[in-house]
Amino acid sequence: MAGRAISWPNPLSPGSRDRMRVLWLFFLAMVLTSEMVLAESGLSVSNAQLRLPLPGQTTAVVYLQLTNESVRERRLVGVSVAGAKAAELHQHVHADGMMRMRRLQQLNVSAGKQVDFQPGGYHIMAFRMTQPPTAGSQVPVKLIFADGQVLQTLATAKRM
Ligand SMILES: [Cu+2]
Repeated sequence: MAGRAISWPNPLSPGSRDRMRVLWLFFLAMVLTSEMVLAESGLSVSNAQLRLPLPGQTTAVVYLQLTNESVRERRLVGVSVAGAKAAELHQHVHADGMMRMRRLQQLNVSAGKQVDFQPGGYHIMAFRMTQPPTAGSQVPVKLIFADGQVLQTLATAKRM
């Protein structure tokens, strides 16, 4: 039988469509904001120390703990140490019964993981510190990540 027009109430009347849009924008803003907060606050450094160059030398080493409490992997791609002309990420490796170190171009830190920079493992080499800081002073160290974030910390200078 034709002719029986059934009319449904339109859930998307102009008024409610606007309300929906506002709700969506609000929801989106919430999600984006919380993502940025995580990205900002998810990385931290602790226990940074700088082992001073030996007498007559200009190379120092930095050890620290780097923690990634964000929900995604972060990539450390650069380091700098105040007072050093250059700084590099290094790793100690055992090869043919010998301990050597090699430069790393980057270091991935998985979500929820901590990486220890310590003797015999990862470390930061600071080169050409021609005027080494005194023992006990605080030396600014920067960690630079692939996403552009720069994490700054203070390393306590200690003798080797
Ligand atoms: Cu090294």
